[in-house]
Amino acid sequence: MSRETLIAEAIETILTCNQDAAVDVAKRSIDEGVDPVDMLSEGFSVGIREMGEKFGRGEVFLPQLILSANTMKAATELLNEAINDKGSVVKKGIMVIATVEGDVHDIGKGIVISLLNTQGIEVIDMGRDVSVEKIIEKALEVNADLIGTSALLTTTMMSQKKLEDELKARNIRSKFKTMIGGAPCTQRWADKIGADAYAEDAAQAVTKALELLGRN
Ligand code: B12
Repeated sequence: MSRETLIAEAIETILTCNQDAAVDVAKRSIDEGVDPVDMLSEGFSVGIREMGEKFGRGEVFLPQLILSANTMKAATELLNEAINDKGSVVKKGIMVIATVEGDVHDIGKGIVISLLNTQGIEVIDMGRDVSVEKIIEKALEVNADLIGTSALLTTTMMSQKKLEDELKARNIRSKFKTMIGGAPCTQRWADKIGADAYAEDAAQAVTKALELLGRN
């Protein structure tokens, strides 16, 4: 089966909230040797964003969005494992990552983590709905090089600014490099709040993280 057909099927499984079919197409793509990153970025992610647009236009409702998010999660777990199998062993740095307080969106963060792992960046995932205080505590505890925050809501993006402000207030801003991501974030937002980097997708997150670690 061609790569294009598998990618088109992946999009369709998200739009139809068909979890069994999503897992099946993810497995087949792995068997066929299609790059799992492509399956995620050109396939499943395209489907979930389209669902988000339909939700925004009132064409689908929250229960359907939840169903397609669950479908996406099931496929993502499999593909993330396949990405991790390609992991490198040389450790280049430690990153603490979290979805900010009040925000439960974590699918994209999961993809970012898998890709960072393949590049030798040890990622400590604090999960979702995590306060700035807890993120800072963890970063200090593990002596992190990088702090990454994900925000998918325009309301929760403010926590990314809060993190910058709090690091400055505690006089520890220079201890860490900060990276931000999530659909509403932009380079402009990163510049405005003083984050060290913004990445629009997982591949760019890897490039920027390596740059910040001085590895590129
Ligand atoms: C799936 C989804 C959900 C799922 C989340 C499931 C989960 N476990 O994640 C569920 C159904 C639970 C959900 C709930 C809600 N959602 Co929602 N959701 C989405 C949807 C459709 C897709 C998000 C997603 O997974 N995208 C796919 C991934 C791969 O992309 P990504 O997240 O952008 O991640 C990539 C990059 O951004 C980047 N990245 C991400 N994080 C990071 C971090 C770092 C450090 C870096 C460097 C890079 C990076 O790399 C990733 C991989 O390439 C979006 C639509 C959209 N366009 O984003 C709406 C959306 C974000 N949701 C929205 C809303 C309104 C809600 C609810 C408030 C709905 C409600 N009425 O209850 C709740 C909020 C709950 C909460 N408190 O958080 C709105 C937000 C609008 C706004 N202006 O703020 C959106 C935009 C939909 C819309 N068009 O209205 N949602």
